[in-house]
This record gives sequence, C-alpha cells and structure tokens, in this order.
Amino acid sequence: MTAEEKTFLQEQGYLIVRGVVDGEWLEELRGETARLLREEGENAGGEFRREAGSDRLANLVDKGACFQRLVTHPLLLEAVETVLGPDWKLSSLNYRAALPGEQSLQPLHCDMGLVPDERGNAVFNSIWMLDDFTEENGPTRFVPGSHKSGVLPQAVLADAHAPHPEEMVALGKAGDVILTNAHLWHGGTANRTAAARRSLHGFYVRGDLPQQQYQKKLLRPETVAGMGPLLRRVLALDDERNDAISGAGSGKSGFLK
Ligand SMILES: O=C(O)CCC(=O)C(=O)O
Repeated sequence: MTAEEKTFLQEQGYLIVRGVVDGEWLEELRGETARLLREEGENAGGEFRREAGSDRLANLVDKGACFQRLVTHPLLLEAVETVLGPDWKLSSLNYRAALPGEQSLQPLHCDMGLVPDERGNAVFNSIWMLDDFTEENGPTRFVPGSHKSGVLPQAVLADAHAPHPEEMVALGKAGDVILTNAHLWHGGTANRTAAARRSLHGFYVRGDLPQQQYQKKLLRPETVAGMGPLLRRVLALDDERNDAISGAGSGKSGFLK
C-alpha cells in the first residue's frame, strides 16, 4: 500500500482496491462457494448465522485452499495492521450474497456493535467482490469518516435502515476489494436485479477481543495439519491468550458481525 492509500483508509475509513483477484482465482472462489452452498443446504452459514434475504457461508478457512490464500493476502494484512496495529487475528471468513428482493437491505451498523475504545480501533473488515457491485444489485453503502464519530448509528439515527445524507455506495468490478475500518457505519443494500450479488467477508479483530468464530475449535485436524506459520499466525492458533478469550465463549455478540 502507498502512504496515500494508508492515509485515505485511516481518514475516510475505507479504501477500494481494484483487481486484487485474478480471473482464475475468482472462478475458483465462485465455484467453491457455489459447491458449498449446494452441499450445506439448509445448514449453510450455521457456524455463524443465517440472514433472511441473503445466502451465507461461514468458517471458510476450513473449506479450501482458495480461502486460506485470501486471509493471508499481503495487501490485506498490511491494511489490517494499518487499522488495528500489530496485535490482531482473523475473526472469521464468511460468504454473503445479497439475494434479489428488499430483504437484503441491512441497517447501518458497526461490526460487533463496537466503537473504538481507549486502545483504539478494534475491528477491520474486507469485502471481496465476486460479482460487479452496481447501483442496482445491492452494493455495500457506508458513511465516509463515520468511524471517527465514536457512536453507533442505531444510537443516534431515527431509522438506521433509511438512506443517510452522507452515504455512498461501493461500486466496482468482480475481483475488487473494499478494505474498511469496521467502526465505519455501513450496511448491505437491497438487490433490485434478478441475480445474487456475491461477496466474501474477511473479518479481523484486535488481539484482546474474541474471534467471531474460534478457529482452533472449528478447524478440522486435517486442515490444521497442512498449515504453514503465516496461516497459523493469522488464525492465532498458537496464541494462548486467544484460547482464553475466544475459547471461553462466542464472539457472536453484537450486531450482524
Ligand atoms: O454484504 C455487504 O454488502 C455488507 C454486509 C455487512 O455489512 C454485514 O453482513 O455485516
């Protein structure tokens, strides 16, 4: 990342990076998520949650090398460190497709229902576009700079579902990635086309907070057996503090994430 990109991310709370995923990797991510949706059926997303109006998958690090490649991407990790500092870990890797219909509209929210605290930023998210994000198909909306407000949108807005006067939508091509300080007020919008709008969410959290999905518990032994040091570090597999924090309970609390 350039110094300008880092400053933009810090100041505006988001950065859209173009063309991160090449054609071959994109097809693999699309194919594998489609296969998992078919295979998991009604259980899809169950390691986290199901959401009306969207398709979800969770615990994706356990489900393929193409997903492990995503959570260790050097650009992503540089952005995570820019926002969270050196003490961070993966919280979850999930899939979300906004399905056609009004139900895919989400309220503005901050991930985990958190605002920054005395230690600074606590949450970072990345949205990987598996389809073009257009005005019509339910692009992510967000309010630039709102990560610095220190308040949750639902605490100060009369209706967090309503359009915000300062909001913008993240438009882009399949393969682009939205990097966000996840204290930024944001949400999915309604998909007014006939086709699903697919994405992956690589979500990271500061080291002193619980993972949304406690990776050590969810990963199968055969998945862990093949892992190198970088992936183990990203997932906090050798971090005893994380075992105490994430092993004690669920990081599911809070809004949406
Ligand atoms: O998929 C999107 O556009 C955003 C989804 C989101 O913010 C969430 O699920 O918390």
